Amino acid sequence: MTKLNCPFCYNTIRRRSELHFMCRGRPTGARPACQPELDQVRSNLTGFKEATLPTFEAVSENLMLPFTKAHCPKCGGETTTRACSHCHTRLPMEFGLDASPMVAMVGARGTGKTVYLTVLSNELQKPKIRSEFAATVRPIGEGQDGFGAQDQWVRESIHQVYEDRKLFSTTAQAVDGRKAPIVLEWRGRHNRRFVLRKFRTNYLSFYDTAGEDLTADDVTFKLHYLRAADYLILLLDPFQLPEVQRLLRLPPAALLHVREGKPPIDVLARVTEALKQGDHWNGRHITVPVAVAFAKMDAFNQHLPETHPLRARRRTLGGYDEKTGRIIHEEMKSLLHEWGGDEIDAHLSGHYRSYQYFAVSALGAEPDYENYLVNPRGVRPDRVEEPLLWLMHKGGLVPRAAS
Ligand SMILES: Nc1nc2c(ncn2[C@@H]2O[C@H](COP(=O)(O)OP(=O)(O)OP(=O)(O)O)[C@@H](O)[C@H]2O)c(=O)[nH]1
Ligand SMILES: [Mg+2]
Ligand SMILES: [Zn+2]
Ligand SMILES: [Zn+2]
Repeated sequence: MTKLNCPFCYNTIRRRSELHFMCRGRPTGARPACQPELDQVRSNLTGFKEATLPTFEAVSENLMLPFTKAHCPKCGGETTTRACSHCHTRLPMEFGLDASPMVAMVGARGTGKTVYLTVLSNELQKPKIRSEFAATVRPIGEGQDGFGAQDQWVRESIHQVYEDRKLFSTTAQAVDGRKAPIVLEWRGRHNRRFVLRKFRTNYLSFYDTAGEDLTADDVTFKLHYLRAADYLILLLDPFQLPEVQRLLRLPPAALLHVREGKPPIDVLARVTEALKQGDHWNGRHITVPVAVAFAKMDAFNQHLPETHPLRARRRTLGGYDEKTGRIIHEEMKSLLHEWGGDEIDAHLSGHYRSYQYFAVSALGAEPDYENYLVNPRGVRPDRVEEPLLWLMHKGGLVPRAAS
């Protein structure tokens, strides 16, 4: 049975039948229908503070019938809507039928996490991915109630970066380690045989951690999502490496966070410590796969010839291209060495069972760092989907490309 975690509160749901039902507020004639109210449990666990309809435990009304609907004990109204039994957040109909991996994204302050996540959410929704994987990807519950807030956040962020061409101010700190994640629905064909349903739906829950959250030990340990994560994307900012600063001659505005923030090795060590407290630690290694992505790679374009594998080599479409992935990994590893980042590699190989380097550029061209503006040529993402494809391939959710 696939491991199930609520994509909103990260708590474990052992089986689908454990899910609550959510009242739809439908009048029955006998009693007045329930009205949306603040749900304190949901607010505590997810930070969601809007009024919602109540949820209730599922009790089978008729053992002979498939357990797909229930009557609200308070108002008697009928419902088929499911919700998390821990945090009471409404869940999509298909939730629990297939794997729904949690992707935690971590990185020091100013690494480019919010920009990357915004661009990734947009790129995954484009026709290119749709035709390559015969899959549709979209923010969860588009147009459905209850998910409005985060769907709106994704759309507004995409609009801000792609249309208004503006970047973000620092992401707010998680209150008690809790903040709404971005949940994307990946609906594709089953690649397993003997499955009756033709389509499978995976929910990818992304959590954008503000860099500051990882600089105080006590807060790091509270970040329980890190331990619930099935995959990790560790975003590293090459600008933070001293050799890179010498090489690139970046404007002071591009390095503001470097002076204020922690060096990548510190952040990495904190993540490792947090993971060691949970199930991902087998006594010798951290078992959760980590995609280590170097952000802002566009800044190196003038220093890497066009024939350099990092610029010239393209992945073969149709799945995860392992061969190209290994080449990029090796190239990044040797660059990391040149940049004086050996301790990062030593730390990763000493603690993690499965990690791979990626070179990504969310913006594809250098922004106006000082004024938080996208390059006038617009957003031209490069390789942003590769870390996720590698992780999904590891989880058996994406096939291998024939290369
Ligand atoms: N050259 C280049 N710079 C980038 C790119 N993405 C982000 N940046 C720069 O990095 C800055 C920070 O990006 P954010 O996405 O806000 O960083 P963050 O990791 O979310 O930062 P916090 O929320 O403070 O933790 C941006 O204002 C840009 O200057 C990129 O793809 N290329
Ligand atoms: Mg941010
Ligand atoms: Zn009700
Ligand atoms: Zn939940």
